Amino acid sequence: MLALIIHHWDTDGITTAALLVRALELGDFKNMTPPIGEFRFDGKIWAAIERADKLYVLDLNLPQEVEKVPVETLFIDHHIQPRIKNPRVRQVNPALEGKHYPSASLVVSEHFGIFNAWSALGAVGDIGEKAFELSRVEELLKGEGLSREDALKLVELIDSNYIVMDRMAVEEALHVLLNYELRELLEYEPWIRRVEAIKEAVEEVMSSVEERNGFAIVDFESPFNIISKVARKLVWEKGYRGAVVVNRNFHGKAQVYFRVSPKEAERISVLTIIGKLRGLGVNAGGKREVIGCICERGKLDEVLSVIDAYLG
Ligand SMILES: [Mn+2]
Repeated sequence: MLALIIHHWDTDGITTAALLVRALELGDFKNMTPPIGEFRFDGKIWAAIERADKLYVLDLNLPQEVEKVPVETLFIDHHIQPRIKNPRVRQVNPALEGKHYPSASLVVSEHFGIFNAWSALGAVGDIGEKAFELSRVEELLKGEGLSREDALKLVELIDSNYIVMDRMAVEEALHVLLNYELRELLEYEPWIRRVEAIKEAVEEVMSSVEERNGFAIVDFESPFNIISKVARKLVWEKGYRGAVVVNRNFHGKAQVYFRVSPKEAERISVLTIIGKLRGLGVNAGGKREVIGCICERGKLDEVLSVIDAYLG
């Protein structure tokens, strides 16, 4: 009987998996995460599914993949998604009833009636400090002697594994969580080293920012997925009207991130820009104040000239 768990690469996905393992007392299981940053099952995952007797898909908004699984599956999530028609799949998602949950960790906790600090960490991972407004989150952390700062630090440590794009480290993180107390993990060396490497990379990028018309422009090369972190720092902490952050070589592709301040978002239509970028045939998406785009390096100049026109 092989149980296979496929989970999101972030803190919510990993804590949700840990809660499931404890709830079902799974002794023998295998866990995997999709290729980081790609919302799909790759060949490696499909091959593992072939061998599995029971599948668990956690905190992954991949209804199109779950529809195709040939094995009995429990699909636990909190993202808005369609009802699964595949009869082998049991879908547990309060969003289907219009209920909003801040994290999959709280969904799995409620489903199995198992609540601990992992349940709280998943929420802190997904919605940040807003999670502390939930009394349950506060209580669960307190119950294990963890402060808000500890919780934020733990999320930073756990998330460092995917920010450095290390898929194996993400998969290993579940076992680390299962084998150590959270208090101990505040001192867990491999994760601390990753957080430090990320900090160094971000600081180096921050030291080469140029300014134009109140907008920050920065251009670098890094294998780490740090563009959104850098853009947030520039707009939220440094107070720029907006930030154009370019990673010219992210695993062979170019990554562009454009964040504007809430005030500028009234003037600059992010959705229009996304439309124009898609018109270039590149992968672009975003929300009111942010645009993320990944493209072939040869397309970068075209992408930047679209954004350039909005900087005045
Ligand atoms: Mn989540």
